[in-house]
Amino acid sequence: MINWRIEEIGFDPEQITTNGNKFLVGNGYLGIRGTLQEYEKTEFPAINLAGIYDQVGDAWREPLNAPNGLYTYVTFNDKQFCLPMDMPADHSISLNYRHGIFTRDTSWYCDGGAITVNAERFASMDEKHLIVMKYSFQSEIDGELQIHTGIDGEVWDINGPHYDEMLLSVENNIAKAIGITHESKDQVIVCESIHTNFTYVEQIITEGRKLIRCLNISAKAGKTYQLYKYISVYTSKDGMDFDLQACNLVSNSKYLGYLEVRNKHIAVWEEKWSVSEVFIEGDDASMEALNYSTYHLHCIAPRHADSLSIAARGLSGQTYKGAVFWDTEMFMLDFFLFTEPAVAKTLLKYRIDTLEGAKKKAKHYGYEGAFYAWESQEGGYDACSDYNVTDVFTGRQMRTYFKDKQIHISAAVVYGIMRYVDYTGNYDLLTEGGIEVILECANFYYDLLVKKVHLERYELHDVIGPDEYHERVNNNAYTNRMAKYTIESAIRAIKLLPKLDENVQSKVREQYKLDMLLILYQDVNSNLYIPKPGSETGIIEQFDGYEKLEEVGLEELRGRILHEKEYWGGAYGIASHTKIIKQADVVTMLNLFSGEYSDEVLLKNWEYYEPRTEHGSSLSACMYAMLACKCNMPEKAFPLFLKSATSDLSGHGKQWAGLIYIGGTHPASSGGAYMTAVEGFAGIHHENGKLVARPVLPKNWSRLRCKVYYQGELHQVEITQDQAKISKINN
Ligand code: IFM
Repeated sequence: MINWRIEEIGFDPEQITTNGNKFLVGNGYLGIRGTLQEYEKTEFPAINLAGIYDQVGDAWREPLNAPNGLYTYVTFNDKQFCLPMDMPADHSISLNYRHGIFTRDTSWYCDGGAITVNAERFASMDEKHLIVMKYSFQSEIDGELQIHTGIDGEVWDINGPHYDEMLLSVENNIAKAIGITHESKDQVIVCESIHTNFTYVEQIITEGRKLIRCLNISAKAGKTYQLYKYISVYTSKDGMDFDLQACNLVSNSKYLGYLEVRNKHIAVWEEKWSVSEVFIEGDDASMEALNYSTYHLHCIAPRHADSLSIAARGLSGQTYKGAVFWDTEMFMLDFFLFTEPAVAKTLLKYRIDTLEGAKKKAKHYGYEGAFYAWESQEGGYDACSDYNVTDVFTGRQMRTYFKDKQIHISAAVVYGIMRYVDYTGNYDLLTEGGIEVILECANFYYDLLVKKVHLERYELHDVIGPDEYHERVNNNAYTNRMAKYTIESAIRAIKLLPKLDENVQSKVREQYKLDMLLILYQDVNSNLYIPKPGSETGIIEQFDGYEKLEEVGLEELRGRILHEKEYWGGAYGIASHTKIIKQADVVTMLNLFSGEYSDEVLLKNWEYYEPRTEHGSSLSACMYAMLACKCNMPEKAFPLFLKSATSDLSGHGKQWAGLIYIGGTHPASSGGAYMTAVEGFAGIHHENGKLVARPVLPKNWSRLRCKVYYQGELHQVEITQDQAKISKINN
């Protein structure tokens, strides 16, 4: 049994940023960092919005944070009580992650008595535009209380300010802030309406970009003063009458009342858990970490959209420019495919709808086909800059080649689409543009192929594999194999074409010379070079020349660090000239294509690369964990599974790349934890159109139970140490 609650008792200012991620609530449209109501810019509060971006000058383009409609603090007998300035007598925060409800309880001493503030809030899962908060005050003595509550338009930004104007008003007792963005003059509107169980004298104050209602009360000892806030968030992208809708939503929600709105929110969460909860008997800590991880995936699932993806740091802020990476298809997708295929479709539709951006990017580099954005924003715009890391020693920006050379991104998109086809049994995505994506990605790789005069084979040169510390290498095994996978998928897609809608068939036939493409693809498929396991060692070289790099232990390499935030890769990075790699690379490839290699090769490569891997990316551990399961080493997989499942609980993830802040939640790691549990330990996969299990449970897990969708039907999976049962659930 787990209690679905995490808490932190006591106030530690050092934890403010980490807690912002750990205690996040969200509903896919917006994410609210786990910060306190009184926090201002300096404490990184954020109501981070999905899929809407802005750029100021040459600074990085990043997603918007909305004006903070939760902003609230108290003064009692003329003294202000706000963290982090006023140290409390008692303090705790908690998150009920079954229902996405954040609470705080804080007491201070004042004039010989204690005053206490309690608050709970949630981002409604039932109504994506709605945030609701209950804020209570109690004191042991009588006194003059002022509750300051309103909207803080002084928004925290990494590369802002994004609002050129902040229009503040109060009409019909609804407070309103409208931010006008810099780049496209989009509008973000926040409305706020309050309800109280007490009477008060109200003053409306505007301080800079803050709109504050000051509620004056002669407070009585022992009485609880309750304030309910209903906050709506819309943007001008939400339709013509977004302003009216924003006002109506707070009025209607206030009319329904806090409990009703809360119950509806909880009911949606319960519905989500009724499919996605994973039960682990014998290990509550793992069960808690795993469901906490998938909680975060639920918080960022774009259920409100038909075509939208998830940023690498979810909705926890502006890190990584709120951009979509390969993380979505390779690490997060399976959770949604298995538990809520409609969301998986939304994620992949985003790639279909950004195909034009990918074609433009390929063209920019002089290539045919589709080269997807490494850091994708709306329209497939690549937000990755040429200088993605700042050198800590010189303060200069370093030329990095992530955008130009991580060509494996296009294959990840194809992988996602084909996985969707296989797991749902649906061709709808192919019909809705998926087939063009696959062909364009195949054409991209085709155009990149290199053939040496004396060799028959095709190669891929000058790339960056998943291990970003080694830039611009030739024949990265992962990249080559994924390019081949793309070609194989294109062949498969062409063969599937007759099964698709006739209009789609003729459109595709008109657009592409399919017979000729088939011949070309078949040639590439047979001749694209995939580095082979060494005949004596069994080791697959990560890229040409990797074997000749300096052999150094991870700890010895750490000993060479001169600055705690220095970047390990690039031209002068301490890892670049060594065999130490950032994250699973060959191991990721072996994990995806394990069936093509002997058990011995899988094991040898796991054992070779693991000690040489820094796991400097939160994407790394789960790939090693899953391959360890395939090598029948659940005990080796287990710590790596826990590392993935606790990356946001522990808050130990990397916070800096050079001088760039990269903190936030780690949805890829959460997705990786899910994959390890369900596909690794439970061994769920499909074979010849059937869902099967090849379990290797860790020794203290006596039973794992979960539900997964396969080809439109929900299945109950039940794994024990000596049995595996998969049965259809009849709805
Ligand atoms: O996509 C990853 C990449 O593989 C490593 N650096 C961080 C990115 C976003 O998570």
